[in-house]
Amino acid sequence: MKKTEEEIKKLEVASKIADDCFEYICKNIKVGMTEIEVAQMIDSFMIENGAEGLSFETIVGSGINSAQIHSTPTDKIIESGDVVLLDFGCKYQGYCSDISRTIFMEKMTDEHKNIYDIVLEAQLVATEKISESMLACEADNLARDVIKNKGYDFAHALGHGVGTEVHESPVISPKNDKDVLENKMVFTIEPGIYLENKFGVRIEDTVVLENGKVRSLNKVTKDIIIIKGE
Ligand SMILES: [Mn+2]
Repeated sequence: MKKTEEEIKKLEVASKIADDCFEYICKNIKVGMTEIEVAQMIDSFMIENGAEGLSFETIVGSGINSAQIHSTPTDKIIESGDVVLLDFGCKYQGYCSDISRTIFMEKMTDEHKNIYDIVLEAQLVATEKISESMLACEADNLARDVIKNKGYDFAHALGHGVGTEVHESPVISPKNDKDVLENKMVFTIEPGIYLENKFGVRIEDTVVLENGKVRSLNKVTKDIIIIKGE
């Protein structure tokens, strides 16, 4: 589960390609495109910018499709007012990246903002407080408690190890009271809230434990992004 310095460097490059891809998508996504078109833009950008392949099939969920934890891109047209959940990653010299961001097309409602703020707080609290020697379930609870205290929950683990496989040990889940987090482990922190038939928000970084604390390999903004119309 622990990575060497050389492995961490490759994971950093893979994460940087994903970060740059997110910025590119924010500049180029438009109302009227389909989810599949956006997924193709993501995939092409990463391949053209040094990736040798994808970590997994890119997720682009818009509108009610964002409420599914793992949606497959469809020919649904992205509309003004849609929430768009993006989850993607690439492989660089065999090592995977994995990032999720959620953006808003042209406008956002108070409910969108409320949910986004809760998920972001959970992500930031976990990033700040996860430390060496913690049990995986304790790490999960840091984020889950923030979300539960606001009256919500999420039906997946907070995170998973990342390396040559996009899903490795340790699983950062409420049930994992076996694995202890150690320096040089690389894993994701990805809380979410999914409101059935409405929308979902997930914010995910891939991080490394170093000197007892979390350092994020993804550096691209987690601030609210509202994509401007024409
Ligand atoms: Mn993930």
